[in-house]
Amino acid sequence: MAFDLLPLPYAKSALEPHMSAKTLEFHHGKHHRAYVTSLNSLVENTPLAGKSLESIIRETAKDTSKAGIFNNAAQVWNHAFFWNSMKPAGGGAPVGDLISRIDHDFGGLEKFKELFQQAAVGQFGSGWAWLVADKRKLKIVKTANAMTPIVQGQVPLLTCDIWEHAYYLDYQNRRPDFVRVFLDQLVNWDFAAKNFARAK
Ligand code: MN3
Repeated sequence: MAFDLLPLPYAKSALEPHMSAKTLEFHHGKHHRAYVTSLNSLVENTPLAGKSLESIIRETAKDTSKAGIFNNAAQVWNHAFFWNSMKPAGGGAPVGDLISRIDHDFGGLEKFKELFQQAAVGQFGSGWAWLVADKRKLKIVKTANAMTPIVQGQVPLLTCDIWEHAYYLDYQNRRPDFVRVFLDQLVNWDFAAKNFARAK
């Protein structure tokens, strides 16, 4: 029971001009695919074969002898989550319960964006910026390399990939510009709201 590379939830060109088809062709078709291929070969014929992706991530997170498996499994999960964290004509503002919580926990959407931007830009090197629910309280967290908040029992609502491969073709070294565009033009608040509803 090998893992598959799930298709993107939209066409490769659907996020243009904010994220190019070329970026998605490499990022999904090569980077994400490589994590799936490596994971499958690393767990084949081991006791982890046949387990769910989340189980593999949780079981290997604190075992340094299984860092290779953890890194590939977490990257498979993180990337699938990232594609869904964006949508064509995204951005705007969340509604309902989620915007109430954002107002309560961050002091408004603009303040949330400012703090998310700071976290994403402030992550030294490769990693991820996340909005998570931690026992219903919303938090912004950043993780290095492949690390994912599900290891901490937090419920991710959305994420932005801040590895250079996520933005270099479109934004070169300008990570702040990429993160701003992610928040203003790409972010999928409907997906975040669905995840928040499940965090109860
Ligand atoms: Mn990536």
